[in-house]
Amino acid sequence: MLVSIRAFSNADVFACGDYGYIRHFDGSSWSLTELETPSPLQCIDGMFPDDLWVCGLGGFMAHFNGTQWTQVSSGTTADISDLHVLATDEIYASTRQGELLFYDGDKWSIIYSPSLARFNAVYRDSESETVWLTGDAGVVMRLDTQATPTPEPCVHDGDVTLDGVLTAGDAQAAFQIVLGGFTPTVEEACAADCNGDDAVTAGDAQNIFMAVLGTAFCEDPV
Ligand SMILES: [Ca+2]
Ligand SMILES: [Ca+2]
Repeated sequence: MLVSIRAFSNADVFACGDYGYIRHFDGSSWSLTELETPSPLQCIDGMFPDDLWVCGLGGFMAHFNGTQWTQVSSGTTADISDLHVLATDEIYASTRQGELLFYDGDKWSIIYSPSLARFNAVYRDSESETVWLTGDAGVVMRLDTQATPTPEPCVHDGDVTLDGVLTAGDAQAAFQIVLGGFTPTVEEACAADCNGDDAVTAGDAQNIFMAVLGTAFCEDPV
């Protein structure tokens, strides 16, 4: 059984389905690739024939680079029901456990898990930046992606100047934050909070200085 299809031209068509089967039509005949997964594939989508994604049950996700398929961590074990690729670094997926997954070009993560809804399909409208989800029992959800930005992770590495290296200047910058000498951005404050306790104190500044000397470390070393 084939359940999903993506065509790039009359001579370049991909379809997927049971047993990890992916079929490709080159204009004259169909060839078969079998991915190593016990789970039936559920969806296939991509920007280009050499940048394709398939999803499946049990959180299965794989990417095709034009030569080979590689399994990629989806960040969930739920059954993935649908994919919508807007750009190579902007992809949405829905799951049967009511999760919305997002791929930022680097990794997949769960950005929304509103309820016990079981989602069957996802569509992201690029004009309005709205994500539509449909599910069992007539569920339709509308999500404004602008309203729920993915939070940046807080990195407690002491690199307050955000230049990728730890120097005495970082310790000095942390002291300035403690003294009220400047108001840090969230990213700078995260970096200055060397011990990761959600507060920037003189102890953090001192720890950053000791980290420069190599006698202490921040929670996330540079
Ligand atoms: Ca620095
Ligand atoms: Ca701290």
